[in-house]
Amino acid sequence: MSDSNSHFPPPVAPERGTTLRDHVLAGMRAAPGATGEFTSLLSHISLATRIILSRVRQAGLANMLGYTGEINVQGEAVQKLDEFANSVLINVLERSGHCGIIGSEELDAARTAGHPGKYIVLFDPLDGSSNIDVVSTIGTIFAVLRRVDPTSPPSSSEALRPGRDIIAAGYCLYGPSTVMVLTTGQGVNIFTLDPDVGEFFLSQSNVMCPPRGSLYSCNEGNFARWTDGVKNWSNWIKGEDKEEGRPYGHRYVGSLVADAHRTLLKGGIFAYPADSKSPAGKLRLLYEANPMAFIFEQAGGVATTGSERILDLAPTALHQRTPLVLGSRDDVKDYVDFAAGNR
Ligand code: AHM
Repeated sequence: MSDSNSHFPPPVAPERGTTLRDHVLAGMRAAPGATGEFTSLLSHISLATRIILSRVRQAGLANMLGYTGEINVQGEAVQKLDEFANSVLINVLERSGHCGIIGSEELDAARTAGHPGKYIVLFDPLDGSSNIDVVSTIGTIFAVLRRVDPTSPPSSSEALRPGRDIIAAGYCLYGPSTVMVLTTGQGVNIFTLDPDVGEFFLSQSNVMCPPRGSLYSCNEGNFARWTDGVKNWSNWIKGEDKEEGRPYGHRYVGSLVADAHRTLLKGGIFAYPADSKSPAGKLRLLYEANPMAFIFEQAGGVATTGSERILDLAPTALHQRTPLVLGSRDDVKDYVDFAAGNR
């Protein structure tokens, strides 16, 4: 061969694209005074999700299916994978050195680090855990907030901030492929894991939730427990009206990550209203509803309790529950009108 450079390996195919780390770094370079800690924090979260994925993929083989026999703070049976995912996230985040406070669905109270880290991270380590045993889509949901005074000793009450203070949120979906949906407050981007390389690569940028969809997603088994307004909405959305595009199709996985992801991409509405059994709603405000609400608003969608903006709720407890309705702007408006008794 005449080429004098032929002994060098061929360059990495440039078309492979932008990694999650490249993407966050580019945002950091554009932010005056950035220190790299935020980029490092998000890289640690990405690492934790890849470690969780490795165990999710082997669940049946590694005898990780089923229950530990313990009951968590919410009175629910803890599954082995929940426990594993929780400890991975805590270990990785504590080692990062950037987190002053960590709040998780699987912790009794928010945990304070021994050092004054800049950030608060709140997460549901494994959302949709009832789907683990049936090999359906599950995921990790997280929100990142900046501590008001990063030099002060961290206190667990600092986790109780409204969702509008979130600076980054995302979820990682462990499905047929593994995707990380991330917003740092400048639109929503989707990264897909290349399992051979072990990296997330940007696969969809500036994702927008369509203003109206044709699917609705809720646990219809709760119908008898809903208010009249919600029952009327449910009957209306199932009713036949060709001109208005009804009936809507119904989809419900029972994993918030999966139901929200479909709603984000295809439009429509996801609703988990309050009901007579769960008068405060079922889903948790700080690490399920808030991160999803932040993502949907960043994508031009809406997230509400049915009457109030989710991101404006003032939390009083780490495991506070809330009704959650999110999705396409026009579909959520229909729901709000029915719930208020205006239709
Ligand atoms: P989990 O934290 O125990 O996984 O429960 C949260 C899940 C959500 O992912 C999902 O939207 C909802 O609970 C499903 O509830 P239901 O089974 O009542 O329909």
